[in-house]
Amino acid sequence: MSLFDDVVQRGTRLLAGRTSRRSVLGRLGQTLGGAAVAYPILPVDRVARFAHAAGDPAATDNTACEYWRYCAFDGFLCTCCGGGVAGCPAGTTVSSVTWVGTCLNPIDSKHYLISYNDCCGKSSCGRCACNTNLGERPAYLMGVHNDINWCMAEPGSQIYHCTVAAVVGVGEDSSG
Ligand code: ABN
Repeated sequence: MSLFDDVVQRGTRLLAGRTSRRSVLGRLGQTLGGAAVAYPILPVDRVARFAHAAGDPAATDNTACEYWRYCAFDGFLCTCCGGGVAGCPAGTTVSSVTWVGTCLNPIDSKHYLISYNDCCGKSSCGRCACNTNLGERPAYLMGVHNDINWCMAEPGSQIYHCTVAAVVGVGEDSSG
């Protein structure tokens, strides 16, 4: 037997005499646990993190004032008036002048730029009145002013019916 084989064999026997299967498994567990704390950025399925949002109207119900896109809303929700969250009801036209808000989406924890457009040309819908107003400012900042009938800018259809909320941009992720 070569010297190398002899040394390795002695070392292995010595190690086997000093360690048990339990201690090896214990150390392996400690190492893996430590690695999980030190490297939380490893690719893992994070869907469970958002599971709480599933039953939350802020995440799922676009006919509720709490729905995340409506954070700077003022008016009647078009989703209660035969339209969509971003589409005017049949028989109305979308205003070309809008106001904007920045709202946090609870599903992905990102901020989105929302354009609120009044839908024009039919009498007031009257359902689902919401007034959330996050970041809203008086008329000296018209781009973030919502307490006004923006249909007034629409020739031939100045009557206000309801308001939609369209995503027009997403905030930068500053976490790196
Ligand atoms: N921008 C919504 C709205 C319309 C009419 C009156 C007040 C607010």
